[in-house]
Amino acid sequence: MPLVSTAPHSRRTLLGQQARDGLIANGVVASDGRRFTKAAPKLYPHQWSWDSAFIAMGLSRVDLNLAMAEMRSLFAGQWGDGRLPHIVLNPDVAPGQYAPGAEFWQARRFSPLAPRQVETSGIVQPPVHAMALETIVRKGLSRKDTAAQARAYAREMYPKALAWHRYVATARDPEGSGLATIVHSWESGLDNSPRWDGPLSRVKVDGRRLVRYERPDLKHADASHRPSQLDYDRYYWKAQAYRDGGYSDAALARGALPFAVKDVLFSALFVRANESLLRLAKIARAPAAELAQIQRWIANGRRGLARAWDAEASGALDVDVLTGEPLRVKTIALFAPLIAGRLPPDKLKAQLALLQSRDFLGHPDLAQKVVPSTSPEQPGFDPTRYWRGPSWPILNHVITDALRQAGAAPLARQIERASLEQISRHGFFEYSNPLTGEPLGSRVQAWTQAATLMWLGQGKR
Ligand code: 9WN
Repeated sequence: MPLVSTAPHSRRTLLGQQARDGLIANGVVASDGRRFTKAAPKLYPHQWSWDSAFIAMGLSRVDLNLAMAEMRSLFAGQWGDGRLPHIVLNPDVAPGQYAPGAEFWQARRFSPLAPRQVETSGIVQPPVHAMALETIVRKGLSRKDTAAQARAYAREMYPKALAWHRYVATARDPEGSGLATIVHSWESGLDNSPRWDGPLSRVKVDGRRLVRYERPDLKHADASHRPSQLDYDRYYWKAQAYRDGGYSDAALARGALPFAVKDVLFSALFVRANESLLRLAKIARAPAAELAQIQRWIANGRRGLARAWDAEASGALDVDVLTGEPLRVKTIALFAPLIAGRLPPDKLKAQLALLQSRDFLGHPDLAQKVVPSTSPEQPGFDPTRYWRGPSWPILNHVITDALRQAGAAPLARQIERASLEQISRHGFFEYSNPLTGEPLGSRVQAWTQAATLMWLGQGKR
């Protein structure tokens, strides 16, 4: 039942309406007055950092004020050093509904830099927020009645975004390599991707010192689709080490953390976000020195990604900071150069060939032409386990966006059509089995609703 290409206009409209209504329904006004969108109503009841940015991009097509509030609420959790935490906790969630929560992070107890008004985690997620801010501001500027509000919003949010980017470019890249270091696989957003298997295998957990913890996620999702218990022990151990060091990145420079990886996907998104920040800076009439700084971050990021390029892989490889070794794994992160954009023709050709090869979209066993998180050709590929094979609509959106920027619109349209068809059949699932199309994880994932709105390019009420 092909939906998108042949469907009557009304079916696209219906899907858009469902995405819009669902996204609004996932929103809450918390008892601390913040208005934000839960990443998923049951499985992820807090405000997640990169989810929220994508959600705001979707919301900007629905209601500009809601989109503005979404990002304000997230930035209310910004730390004194500029870091934007991976979760701003929802004060109205009962203890134990999601873990780790405030009882684990204890941000204020461990760091004087943590915000006073809201509870947050202490790690970060991919820095896609300036893209959301730019989207919101552009939408506002495109209409006479919201232009002044949009300009004021740009002036309000730009300095916060700049501080966030300065944190990433300095604290997370003390070497100035152009590639950001993550200290936890949760920071990548692709939590248990096989990219992290090597570095994770070197994390030695001391069971006697490990905090005791519960797995509420298993109440809402099938255990065989979620990270394993061993993975969870390592997640907690890494987070505990960072926390106990006062969430200080000085430990990075000393090589004193159990996990430290140069993440090419995170770094590529940072390049794209810096391009948005630069445009935002101009709208906010920022000083010339800041514009020059942002331009240097962009150039340095592209240089870092060029160094991470591996000819055999036809893509970029992460690097384990602790061993200096590149992480040779076939995942969606290989497309970091495509995502960062402005590739020289030979590399663009190689990335497009890889995307259409048997390693990804050309694999004969795929149920539909959507990009899996891990190549079916990668040993250990698992079509149902978190980030080890399933396809995520939001990452497919990142890819289609990059393809359009690279001038490969027909391929973008193919992926978009297949994604929308799957969503219209199964709802706004978190991820799906790429070999069967079966929806998995949360069934009401807010960033899937946002991706749908962005793909449909509609949203007015
Ligand atoms: C841990 C909210 C988040 C996403 C991540 C995804 C998952 C959390 C978890 O859900 O991570 O941060 O409990 O598994 O991996 O990308 O931001 O949707």
